[in-house]
Amino acid sequence: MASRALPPPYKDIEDLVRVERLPTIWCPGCGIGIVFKTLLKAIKEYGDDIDRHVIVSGIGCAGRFAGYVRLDGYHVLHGRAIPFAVGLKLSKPQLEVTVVSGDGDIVGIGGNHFIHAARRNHDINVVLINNLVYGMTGGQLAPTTPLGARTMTSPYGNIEHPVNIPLLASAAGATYVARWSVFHVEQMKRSFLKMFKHKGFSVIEIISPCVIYARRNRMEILDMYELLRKMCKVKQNPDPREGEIDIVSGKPVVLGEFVSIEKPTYESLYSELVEKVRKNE
Ligand SMILES: Cc1ncc(C[n+]2csc(CCOP(=O)(O)OP(=O)(O)O)c2C)c(N)n1
Repeated sequence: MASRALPPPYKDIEDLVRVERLPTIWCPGCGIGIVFKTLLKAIKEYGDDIDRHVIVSGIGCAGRFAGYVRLDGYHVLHGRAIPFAVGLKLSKPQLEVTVVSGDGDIVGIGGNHFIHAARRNHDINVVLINNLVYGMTGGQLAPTTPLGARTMTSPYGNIEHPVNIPLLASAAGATYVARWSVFHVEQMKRSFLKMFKHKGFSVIEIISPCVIYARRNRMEILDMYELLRKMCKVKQNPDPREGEIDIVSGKPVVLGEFVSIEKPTYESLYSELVEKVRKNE
């Protein structure tokens, strides 16, 4: 039977959860719930007007995020969460707009939007939950799937080089780029607080274990947690070039804050331009 209340550890965020929609679609053992709780805690802790926060998600397991949050939430077309969020921010700059979606949604089908929103330094936040696969549709190869990993569409092992998300984000122009795993909830929460404060395009990648990925790679979900726990290495200001994920051949997964810089946002340049044009009229 559907559970309509959250267990005691979640009481502190219950007012921000649409409990009537529980249980979630997420598999037991999925890491998305950890990101969910951590982001809602950060929103509360940030301490501004909670109604300023808006969540936008695309399609996928991670894409269900917006539907479970008791805030203004938008569940939009596959790959189009970023352009939707940009539109919201441009029309209502007072909002704190956060995209939460999967790796397939954001850097697969939505990859072009990701690059150009970063290039323009739009003042929006992107929380990219990377489970290394297209989870919702049964575990097909994603652009983030590690070399050699098995998926539904690469049963003999992936021969495509994966996207290095911190490198892509920083090369495209993102001004805050961090990566954590679901084991790093304190660092994740601190990064979410920084991202709310930061003026510009923020990208936080969260490495999250997936039951489907684990199964295709002949692991139990707990084995995948154990694997990530062993392989994740926190570094001080790592270089984005160190962001490649190569877990099949046993290379460490580098976590940390890759980029944190100031640069004028599209929104600030746009409002200056509007002002200038008005004065000249
Ligand atoms: C236009 C379109 N193409 C394909 C699909 C099928 N589809 C649904 S979810 C998904 C993959 C989502 O992957 P990801 O963003 O990594 O999210 P996850 O489910 O792994 O959290 C795909 C390809 C769709 N719904 N719409």
